[in-house]
Amino acid sequence: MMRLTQRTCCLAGPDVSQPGYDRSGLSRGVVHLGLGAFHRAHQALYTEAAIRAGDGRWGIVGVSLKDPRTPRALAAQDCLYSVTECDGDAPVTRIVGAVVQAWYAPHALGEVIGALADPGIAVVTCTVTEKGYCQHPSSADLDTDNADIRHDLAHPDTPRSTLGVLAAGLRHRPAQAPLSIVCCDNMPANGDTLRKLLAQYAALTDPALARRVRDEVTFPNTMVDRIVPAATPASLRDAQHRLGLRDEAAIVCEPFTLWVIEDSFAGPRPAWEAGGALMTGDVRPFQAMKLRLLNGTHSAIAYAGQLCGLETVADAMADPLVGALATGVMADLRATVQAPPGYDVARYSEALLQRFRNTALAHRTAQIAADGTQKVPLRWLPALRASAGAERPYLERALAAWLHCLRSERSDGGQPLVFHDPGAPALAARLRGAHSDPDAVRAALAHAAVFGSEPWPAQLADRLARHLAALRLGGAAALLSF
Ligand code: CS2
Repeated sequence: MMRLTQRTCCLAGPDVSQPGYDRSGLSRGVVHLGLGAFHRAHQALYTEAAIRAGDGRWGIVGVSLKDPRTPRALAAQDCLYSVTECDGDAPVTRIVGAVVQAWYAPHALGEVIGALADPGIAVVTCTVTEKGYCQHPSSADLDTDNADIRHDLAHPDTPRSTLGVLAAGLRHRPAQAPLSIVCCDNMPANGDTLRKLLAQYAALTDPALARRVRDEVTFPNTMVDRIVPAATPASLRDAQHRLGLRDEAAIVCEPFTLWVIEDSFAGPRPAWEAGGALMTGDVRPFQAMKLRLLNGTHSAIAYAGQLCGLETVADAMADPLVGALATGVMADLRATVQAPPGYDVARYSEALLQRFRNTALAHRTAQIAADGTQKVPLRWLPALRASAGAERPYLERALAAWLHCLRSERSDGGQPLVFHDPGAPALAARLRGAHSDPDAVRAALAHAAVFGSEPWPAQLADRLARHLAALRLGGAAALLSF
């Protein structure tokens, strides 16, 4: 089958929408770091809407820092790819034209740094995952022991990390060219956090650059929301079928999308409102709501789902025990969330449970279970802290399920469970070194890199120990039978 390219895209079926503008007239306006599926199905579509509305300044230079596969696939397709939105009704497929360059940073470092230094680029967006910012888990400051940071401090002109690449670009950028760096990862105060870490990194080599980062570059906080599973062979086959063309970068995602952005830009930016983005003065309540309700419930579904051998979020939602846990965790978390002004949190959470039931998406529980030591402290622990010992029955069971996964490394059916999470071995070793369930809970809660250094209420520890015992003796069924 023919490959999707600029020349062949017109051969796609009549129900596939085309970019609909002259791509040869686009200039480069945005650099994006972290060219995974999420960016391409989220921010890139808002930029596509701004371009379609008539502003051709915003072609995206996409950069992958760690994985060559997407840049390779896009480069063979003139950077075109398709996005199919699906939730059981008729799927809607479009071809996206906003990405104009796709680079794998280790192979194109000079070009990447050159693009970041180019005054024509006014906006940088990033989706590099929580751990991509090299934040020390306990201190929340820059982790100067991180191998990539150590490398970049020693070799600032050939950086590997997000912070190193940004700093190298800024060093070459004319001082008067305004820049806004927009963090789009699932962290509270994501823009403020990136500013702090980049300034700390810069301060170690170049105090003038650190001042620029603090005083001149802006870092709008954002809340991003769309469920975009990693592609699977089956999703690529479906896309090929719909397009009538081979698309190695095809994405299947849900129809829902939301982007709330703090309105603090240093210079021009794409009119993302054309794609429905909400500009606001304060993103924090939106971030807390989304991180807890969506991501928090997602993580609960992921660990309980993994224990029960349930491969996707939709399978887990259809399971009576795990489905009930998801509803309960959502309610527990909702009790700790303040509604963003004028926003209907009840509607958002009801819609979320529906979104999780979307059987058209193969959203793997193993994918969400990755990097728990980065995610749990943002998604669950603030709600448990805010509860000050008051019982959150479902959320606490979810936490026990995660600890049990780390301790046993087996599902209830005996399948090996290995989550990709560089921070997990240290916590798992504490759990496995304990002689009893209460001891295991004590050892885990004392792991400051995940649980912080403030003591946790004794009642919470007791309940967690009981849950671990239930899991050890009777698996998820024992844990979740109330
Ligand atoms: C998920 C998120 O993988 C995960 O941890 O919880 O990627 C989630 O799908 C998105 O944040 C939805 O907006």
